[in-house]
Amino acid sequence: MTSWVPAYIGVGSNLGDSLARVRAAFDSLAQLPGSRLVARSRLYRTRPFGPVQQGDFINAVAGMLTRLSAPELLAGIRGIEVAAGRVRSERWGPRTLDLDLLVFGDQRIDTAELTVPHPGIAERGFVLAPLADIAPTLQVPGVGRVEELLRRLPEDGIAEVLAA
Ligand code: A4P
Ligand code: MG
Repeated sequence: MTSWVPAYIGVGSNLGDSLARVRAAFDSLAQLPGSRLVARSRLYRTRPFGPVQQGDFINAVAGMLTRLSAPELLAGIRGIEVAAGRVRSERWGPRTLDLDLLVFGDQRIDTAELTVPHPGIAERGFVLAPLADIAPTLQVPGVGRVEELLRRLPEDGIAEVLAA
């Protein structure tokens, strides 16, 4: 019998009614087979990070327990993105819904399909601030402890909290 693995999913949206999309994404994650949604961060309005000019994002993080493998969980979250009408266009660009597998237990994965922990966690306040809501003491494998990573970031990046 497979055991339950803690997994953290980053949720982002910056097209359409982003607040509603992020809330709906939590509900969809709660419906994934073999999985439970055990924690929801607050919702943050964040400035776009990266080279593309685009609107603000709504970001959040979901804490799950799952009996799925990491590739199965990735397939599940991609199904949720597709159902939310995600249009894949340019890399980094605007999206109706982006779900990233941030952390999967203590596993470190580097395949063509999947890099875990998700690269760039340490530089991204839009990931670390909501992750710190639900898992401040989490040790991100090979990266560091969430609350310490967040403390090292410049203050200005994020963080207007929109909703609990
Ligand atoms: N993939 C590999 N590892 C993972 C993983 N851990 N989780 C592969 C999810 N997917 C993973 O992803 C491209 C491929 O990455 C997938 O086919 C999967 O097999 P994608 O989501 O289609 O592409 P993307 O999101 O456009 O690119 P990327 O590099 O994932 O961008 P990021 O890193 O997701 O950044 N600013 C703010 N404020 N808030 C944001 O949420 N997001 C981005 C996108 C840029 N700026 C942002 C935000
Ligand atoms: Mg992505």
